Amino acid sequence: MELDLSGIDIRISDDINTWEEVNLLYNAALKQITTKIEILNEEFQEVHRYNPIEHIKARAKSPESIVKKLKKNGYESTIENMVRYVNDIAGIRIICSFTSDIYRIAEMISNQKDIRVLRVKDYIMNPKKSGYRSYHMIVSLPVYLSDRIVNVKVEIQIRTVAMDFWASLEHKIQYKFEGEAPARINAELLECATMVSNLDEKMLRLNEEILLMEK
Ligand code: 0O2
Repeated sequence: MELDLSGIDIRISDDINTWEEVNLLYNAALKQITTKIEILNEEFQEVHRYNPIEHIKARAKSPESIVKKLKKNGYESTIENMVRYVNDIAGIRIICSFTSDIYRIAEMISNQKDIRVLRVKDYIMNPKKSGYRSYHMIVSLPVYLSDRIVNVKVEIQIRTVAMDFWASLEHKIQYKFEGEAPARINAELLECATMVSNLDEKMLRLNEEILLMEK
């Protein structure tokens, strides 16, 4: 069924004016996208008898972190700047078992009619210098209020359990050392990142072999 949108004021998220509106809209966007992804996962389970998603974590960025990010990038702390320049006020992390699941999930999300993919960063094909691997998407989706529709940005990070394990520890270490961890620790983290990448590859190969045997 086609939605009749005539007469409805579709605003882009630049028109969010107060912190209360930020809170309301980004939390609503998080709820919507979480539900959407859960439904996709259940449908996938139904059709393919296999669950690509292990779990989903959703979080709204704290006001302190938003202000810190604006400051770091040389912007004043205004609502307009938050909405325009901070892409991860609403963030969702999808954890799956295998690297192949990541691209499957990203495709399912991109195929949703009401989701617009604004940017993709594939840190699996192109890992960061730190060794960080993950698939990032910035998407926008419509939040339906009583009198208008507002498009809200959400950052989606998709990674395997092993990538998530690495990223959590690395984040903790960088936080502890305020981004200036000793060179030896950074080198060991990089080594672990290579091990994680090899592990992901091996587990994927094993899983594919088992699937072939079942057939
Ligand atoms: P936090 O505390 O996790 O929220 P932009 O998306 O343009 O606003 P940027 O930095 O270009 O900013 O985005 P990018 O590279 O896609 O990274 C965004 C998020 O990815 C970070 O958010 C981290 O959550 C994660 N991330 C990126 N690089 C690393 C890394 O080297 N190690 C770990 N552990 N995580 C990383 P924040 O806001 O930096 O932090």
